[in-house]
Amino acid sequence: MRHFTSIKQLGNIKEALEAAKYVKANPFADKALGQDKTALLVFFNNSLRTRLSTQKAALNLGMNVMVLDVNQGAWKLETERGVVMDGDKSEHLLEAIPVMGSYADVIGVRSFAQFKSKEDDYNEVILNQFIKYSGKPVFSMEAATRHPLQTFADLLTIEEHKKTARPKVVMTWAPHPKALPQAVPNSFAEGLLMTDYDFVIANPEGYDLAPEFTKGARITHNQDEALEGADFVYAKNWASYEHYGQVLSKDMSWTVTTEKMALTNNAFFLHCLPVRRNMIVSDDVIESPQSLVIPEAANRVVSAQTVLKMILQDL
Ligand code: AN0
Ligand code: CP
Repeated sequence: MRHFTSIKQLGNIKEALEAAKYVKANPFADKALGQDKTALLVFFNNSLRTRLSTQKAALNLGMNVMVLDVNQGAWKLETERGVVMDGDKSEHLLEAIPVMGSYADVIGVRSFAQFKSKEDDYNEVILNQFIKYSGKPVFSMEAATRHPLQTFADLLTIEEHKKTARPKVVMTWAPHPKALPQAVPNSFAEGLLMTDYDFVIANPEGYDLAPEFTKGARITHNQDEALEGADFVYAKNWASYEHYGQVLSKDMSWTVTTEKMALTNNAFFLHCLPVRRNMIVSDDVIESPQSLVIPEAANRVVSAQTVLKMILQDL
């Protein structure tokens, strides 16, 4: 049984990208693979792209799909063991998960970092309970520390647009009003470090990501210096890891503007979306011909379908 919680589980990234290109060119070639198989997509958090693209991917593979929004219409779930359940939570995850497992052949889970406990978030407590108690293959649709389907789509988008074998890819922090998880940047760093691209991370002081995800990457606190000669600019906000979950800065001088893009090698702009305009990126940049945010989002169908196909082949 094959789970998918990290881009590293794809093994050889070049082969995985070739598999993705095949799926993109032949979206209905594996329609028989998913026949009479049911995917259950469980959302603890909001989603537009993941919700739609993963459903589309499953449908392309001939699967049936069920979607559960845990916080809208399902019973409120207790996640801690040993709690006297006399509050507003009617059901425990320890019953809910095997029940869900009994209805599905494959389970996707979206469960963001909650910023209550760094240890619980970084131990992926919710996702791992699905793996332990559902009895079914589980794939991440963004968990506390990683968003591998996003990373896979990001890598495919870079692969499709790169003009040199070893492009310079800069992931830059950018300001945002709320505390956002580190899952997307952690996962992007993990994925980029599987390639031989020139990878640089730029973030303000206090925003260094967990070393387990960035070991081997160049990290700078000077955004302008990082952007120099970049072929791809990947913008993302995240809350502090060191001062866990805190917003230490809303420094608008980190917003990706036309002036910032002028420092690059006519770079392409990437963002996983949803994005706050004129916080993360200016209207001009996201609307420019160099912006790849729409093809990047479209590639989420391809990444999900490639991963679901692998899981189905291993059932
Ligand atoms: C989420 C995040 O930053 O992790 C999801 C991104 C795909 N973004 C927001 O909550 C705005
Ligand atoms: N990029 C992404 O995962 O978007 P959603 O949060 O809308 O699913």
